Amino acid sequence: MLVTSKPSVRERQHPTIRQLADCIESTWQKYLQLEPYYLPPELGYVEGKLEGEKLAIENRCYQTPQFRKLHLELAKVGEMLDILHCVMFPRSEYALPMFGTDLVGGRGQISAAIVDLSPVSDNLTLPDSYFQALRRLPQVTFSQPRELPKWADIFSEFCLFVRPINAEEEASFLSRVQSFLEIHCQQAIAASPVLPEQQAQVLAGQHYYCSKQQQNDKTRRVLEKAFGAEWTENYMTKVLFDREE
Ligand code: BLA
Repeated sequence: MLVTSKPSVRERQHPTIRQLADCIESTWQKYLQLEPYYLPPELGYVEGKLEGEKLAIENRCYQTPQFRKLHLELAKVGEMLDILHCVMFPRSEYALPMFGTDLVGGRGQISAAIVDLSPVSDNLTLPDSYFQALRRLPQVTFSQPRELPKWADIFSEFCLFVRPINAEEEASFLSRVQSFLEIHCQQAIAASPVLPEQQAQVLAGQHYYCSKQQQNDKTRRVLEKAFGAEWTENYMTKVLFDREE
């Protein structure tokens, strides 16, 4: 069912998704010391079939002194569905929030655009330095805000979840993601490590975040239809939202 071949998803993606992928990678390159992070080779590029359409997934991963894993994934289901998924997993030495973004589009229209810097502390609040920086960003309004599903209690008050209705709103979303990323990278490289006895708490916060994200049925359904339940469970728990032990 799975075949490995040359990655080519990015060039065929919705232009906003391609722009966001470029923006994420260039911001990482600007601030962080990127080193390769090796996924199992059979998971770097995968193909399956979803309702007769080909589902292709292309992964890029890095690690840095502050981040255990930077994951950027581009997925394409035939001409129907284009997806960008990105999560930055901090190392347990750093009590940093989780940056996550997901962009889902089909037939020229982006239906879901979400970005957040999500707290992982005990009381689910962001570090004050993040709060102050995010609070100072300009107000943005979108015509079609979307409601978060029940499992999504992990997101911060700065979470943006919308259906952008035109090119202006898509650009505005992109600019918001860029600001979140800039803040996150600047904060991360300035951060001091926590005490060894506090690392378990950081990991517990990340585990909670991942356990909630694994409850996203919309992601699970797309993957299950193309790759089956077992492969999907493994992919969601070992690649998309894995836990550092
Ligand atoms: C929604 N995610 C979705 C949707 C699909 C996917 C099809 C529904 C789109 C819509 O309602 O318009 C599919 N997303 C995928 C797939 C992958 C993916 C297949 O990443 C990977 C291969 N999801 C994340 C991250 C966040 C996230 C990092 O991966 C947030 C930081 C959020 N996606 C998210 C949310 C929804 C969503 C909150 C809406 C879910 C709902 O309305 O029930």
